[in-house]
Amino acid sequence: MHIFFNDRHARHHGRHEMFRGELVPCFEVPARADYVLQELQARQLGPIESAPEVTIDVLARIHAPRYLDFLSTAWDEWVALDPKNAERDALPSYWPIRTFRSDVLPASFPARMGLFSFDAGSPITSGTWTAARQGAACAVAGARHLLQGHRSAFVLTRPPGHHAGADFFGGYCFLNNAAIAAQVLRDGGLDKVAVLDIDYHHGNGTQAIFHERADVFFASVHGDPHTEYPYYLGYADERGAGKGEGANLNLPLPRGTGFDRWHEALATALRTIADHGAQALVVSLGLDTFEGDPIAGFHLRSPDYLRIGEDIAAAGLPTLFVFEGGYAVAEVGVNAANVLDGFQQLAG
Ligand code: Q9C
Ligand code: ZN
Repeated sequence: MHIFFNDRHARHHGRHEMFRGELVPCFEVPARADYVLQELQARQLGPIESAPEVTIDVLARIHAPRYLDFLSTAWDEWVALDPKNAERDALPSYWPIRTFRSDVLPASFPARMGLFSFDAGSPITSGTWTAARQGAACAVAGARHLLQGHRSAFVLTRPPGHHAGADFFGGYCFLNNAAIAAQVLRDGGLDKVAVLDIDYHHGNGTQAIFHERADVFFASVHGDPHTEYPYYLGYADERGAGKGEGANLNLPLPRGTGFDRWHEALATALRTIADHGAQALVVSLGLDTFEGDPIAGFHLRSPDYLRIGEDIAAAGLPTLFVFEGGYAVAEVGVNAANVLDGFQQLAG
């Protein structure tokens, strides 16, 4: 299986996120991708390649131009506020919720930070734009690889993407790699594409991007947003809207769910994707469903990830895996590689 590795991922290196009134060390750290890379190399999965850079117009198929402008200059603007900011991560402090205006683009950089974000847990650092853009380039390369007729590929990148919307960042995500890949598949001539999101957290960004579209089906198995991040989206009654009515499936499960029940939900999601007639599958592959994850609440074990790979392979679709969450850093490599191994064993 071809692996498109973001060789610039470590340029994004947040130090702190705001959590319960204090700045705590980031969970989303460069070592995550390094552990996965190491495990793939140890199992001789690959070839492992980098990707050619991506042009803004490909990103702009999914993201708003004013958001891309903001992201590309954010770090320089942050440092321009105060040279000492070069030593600090950029985090937002103000948000335009309800009754405020979001059509006006404030000149103030901190005001724009809030306009384009939904939490204070996703720091922007000196290389965030470089890392995110190169990650998106890997997603584009992976999608093009499928368009050339290959059965599968893995996009090994960070920062992750599924919480990022058309014009906002959050949940450690800046560019929505899975959505960008799905759009490349559509633009490459496939009429129907599905995104299957198996990260512990609901992929609010991906859902929002495709909510009114029938051509990209979104299915997600995740922690119940009544108690789990991102809280404000991911409920079972969200089924798509307008032309996209019926093209969204949320399967929230309670904190504490183990593999048997989780696995039934995966089967439901895969069945629905097949019924929808998808011609290719993008998997938002979060490994934070693992029992040892420090910020999540399901109880999957390492061997379960082999089964997951097999089940996804059994769907019989060209499949692009895109790395999302997973914060049990030492185990994330084994768990990710297990999914790919299970897939390959069944898909051949
Ligand atoms: N201090 C992804 O898995 N907050 N994002 C958790 C922990 C945000 C997760 C609180 C979790 C975002 C891609
Ligand atoms: Zn997650």
